[in-house]
Amino acid sequence: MSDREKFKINRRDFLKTSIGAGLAAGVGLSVPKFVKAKEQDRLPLNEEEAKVVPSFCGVCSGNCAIKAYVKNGRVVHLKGNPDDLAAQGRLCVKAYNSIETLYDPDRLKQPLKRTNPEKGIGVDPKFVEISWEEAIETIANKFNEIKEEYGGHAISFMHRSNPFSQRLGRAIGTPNFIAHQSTCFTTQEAAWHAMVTGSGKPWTYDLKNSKYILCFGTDLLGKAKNMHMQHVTDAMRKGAKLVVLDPYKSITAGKAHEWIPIKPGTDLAFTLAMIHVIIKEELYDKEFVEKYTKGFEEVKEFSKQYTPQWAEGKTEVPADVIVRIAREFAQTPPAHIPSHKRDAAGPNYVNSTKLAQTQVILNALVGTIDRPGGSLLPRNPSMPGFDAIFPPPEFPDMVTKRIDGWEEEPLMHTYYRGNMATVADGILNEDPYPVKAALVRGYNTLTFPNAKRMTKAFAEMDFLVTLEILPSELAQLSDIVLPEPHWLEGSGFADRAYNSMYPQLALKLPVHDSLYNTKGWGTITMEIAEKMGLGKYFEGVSGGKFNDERLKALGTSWEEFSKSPNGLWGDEKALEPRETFNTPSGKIELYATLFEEKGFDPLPTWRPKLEEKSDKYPFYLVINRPNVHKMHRTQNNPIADEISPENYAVMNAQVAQKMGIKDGEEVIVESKISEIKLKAKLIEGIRPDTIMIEHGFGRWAKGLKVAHGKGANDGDLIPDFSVEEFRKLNDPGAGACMSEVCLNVRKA
Ligand SMILES: Nc1nc2c(c(=O)[nH]1)N[C@H]1C(S)=C(S)[C@@H](COP(=O)(O)OP(=O)(O)OC[C@H]3O[C@@H](n4cnc5c(=O)[nH]c(N)nc54)[C@H](O)[C@@H]3O)O[C@H]1N2
Ligand SMILES: Nc1nc2c(c(=O)[nH]1)N[C@H]1C(S)=C(S)[C@@H](COP(=O)(O)OP(=O)(O)OC[C@H]3O[C@@H](n4cnc5c(=O)[nH]c(N)nc54)[C@H](O)[C@@H]3O)O[C@H]1N2
Ligand code: SF4
Ligand SMILES: [Mo]
Repeated sequence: MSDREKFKINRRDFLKTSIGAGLAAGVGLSVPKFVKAKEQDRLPLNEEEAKVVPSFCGVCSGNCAIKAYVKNGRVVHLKGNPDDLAAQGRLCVKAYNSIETLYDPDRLKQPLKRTNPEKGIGVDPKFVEISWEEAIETIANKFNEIKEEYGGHAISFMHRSNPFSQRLGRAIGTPNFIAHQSTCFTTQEAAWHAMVTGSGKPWTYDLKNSKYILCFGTDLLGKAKNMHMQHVTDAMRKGAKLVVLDPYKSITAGKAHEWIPIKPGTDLAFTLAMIHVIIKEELYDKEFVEKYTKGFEEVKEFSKQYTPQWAEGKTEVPADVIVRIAREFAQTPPAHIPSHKRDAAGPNYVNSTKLAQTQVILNALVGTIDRPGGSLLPRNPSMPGFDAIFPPPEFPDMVTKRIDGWEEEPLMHTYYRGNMATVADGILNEDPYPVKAALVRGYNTLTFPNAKRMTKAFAEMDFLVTLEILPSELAQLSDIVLPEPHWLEGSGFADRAYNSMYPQLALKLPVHDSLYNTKGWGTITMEIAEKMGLGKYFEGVSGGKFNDERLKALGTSWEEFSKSPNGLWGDEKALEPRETFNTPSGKIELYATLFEEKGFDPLPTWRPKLEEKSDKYPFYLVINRPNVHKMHRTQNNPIADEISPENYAVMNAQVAQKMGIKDGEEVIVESKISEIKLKAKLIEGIRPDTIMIEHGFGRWAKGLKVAHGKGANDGDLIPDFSVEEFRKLNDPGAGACMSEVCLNVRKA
């Protein structure tokens, strides 16, 4: 049996794995009884019994390749594509339960127009169904009115990067494109940009070849990110040691050889002391450091002050443990510190970018940057961009100041990102100018830090357009809601960045005909442009041509690729380790000269947490995600809901007992900005001073019949910032500081 076959797991086993892992982490989950019953209808299935359509999973950016089984016009089963080099023919639970979202009766079916001018939480928008013609015309007229009266910058675009929509925004003349990454991974991005890549962080880890995996929160097993999980489990089967620092016993911590419950927001002290030990004891990879890095002498001098004894005071981890981990890490090659997104080096703390800097330094000291067992830099095929394929006419002049202050970010402003932590303040104070309208796609109002304040900002806008597949909270605040197809109804291809040494392209063909009167994002954008009188910006443009031209640059075409027998393009190649890096010196810059040039500290100097616990707020907040859910995408999914229906205030059992709080009892969790009500979940696996809350719940939109009214939104507790306050954080990674907040808990 090949390795691939040996480790292949079917859907039922996978669900069991996910549930088992949840229990191991101390979060009690009920076993979904009806999943088994439903499987009777779906399985066994082979390629003769059903039509097989290639697709890739659209739940997260992993885009794992799929074979979709269609029987009598219904999608009956999704399987991992066995030829997929990234996901190795396996899918995670979030992909499997997507069929239930495709057929969700609550899905948006037709464009909607608000008839109730009053807006707010719980206010009925009194939607009426309208035609696409009326919807597009209403949007175009209103956008033109606002543009005339207040300027193009009064219209904001909130969505992930998309060339069609960005062109419409530039044609309207707005600099206000707001995306979410400063809540997700800009801190790691900044450190890797300055020190290694000149552009972004690596997403591919060769962890299956690691011998020692050290995670600062990185929950590679718990997030069910398919490829990460496979890499870590493969490595562990081959004898690798897994060590996890996390204030909460996450799923990965629960499976680790060693779990270290570090004080939240202090990991930088731990890594600084590791650097101290490794350099002092000369345990580093001298050849790699000599040949591929610059700034070692500066780091050596700088690290002398950060002794393990000093770090013990900050982290509450004994000095001898720090010393032992440092030695193990340096003496068990190849060793690596992976950092995905919202772990300790993600945008949770004021020191997160600095922690990411130390992680680059440590990985360089043990020689696992773009080397087997470490993080691998992107090797994606290069394809022409939208502007190269469809050169645009000249765009109008526009103001450069933005509503979120992103243009002031010395390094990060070069990325299509934006600041979700400052946008509410800008809109509500009309600073530097009024923003009257927004077009939002694939974001919810519950996504923003201080979500209630952002909800107010959305409610006060003159005109809000939302592109959605479900009647979300943001849809409830909108003037026009436009329904998009579910990803199983769409087509296209993905150039996957995650976890494949040489990314294969994956093909997506419509698995199901359009169930409802929906339109895709590109089409919607071009129709709005046409009606606004901006049609010249899209002359000759089409989604089909865009795909075709990009594929032609790689030596294939849409015509050819769409007939591909396995829906994949590209082969595995041997790793050719990089000899130079994209920094000013061409070396890995341990001393970040780019940060220095931009006015930041080039070395990861320790500074205190923004907020320390106090008598009034005696707990720290850490955030997690349930492995069966993808934030706001899956709460209305009946399978995911049965396994994980709500979130809890997860707290230390002994502390709760002392406070007279029982398991399952309702508590009020309060921060300096607001409070939420949750049931308490008492576990042993969490620090006494920490509360863990899962993100994605607290859905107040009544149209979500499964999800409505369950749990609460952690984002109601998280403070937002003014642009001025944010600049004072002086963070090259512009992280939103999602966990720099302390909490109080009392009985409800
Ligand atoms: N199933 C599932 N998978 C997902 C998602 C999902 O919604 N569901 N979302 C995707 C997305 S968008 C993202 S960004 C990623 C996020 O995935 P990860 O990057 O793994 O981040 P989190 O889920 O927030 O988990 C981070 C862990 O860090 C711990 N932590 C918090 N503060 C500290 C600290 O100060 N020190 C240390 N050492 N640990 C700390 C938390 O307790 C938590 O266990 O997951 C992706 N994958
Ligand atoms: N409080 C708090 N806030 C957070 C986080 C946290 O942990 N806590 N995490 C942050 C992170 S890491 C991230 S990545 C962001 C993610 O923030 P979001 O992107 O807002 O989260 P999602 O839940 O993935 O998706 C949002 C919406 O997209 C809709 N959707 C799904 N498919 C489609 C589609 O095909 N078309 C359209 N138009 N809409 C679709 C879903 O129905 C859902 O309502 O949130 C950030 N905000
Ligand atoms: S990791 Fe899971 S949710 Fe993400 S694309 Fe792959 S199967 Fe889908
Ligand atoms: Mo994220």
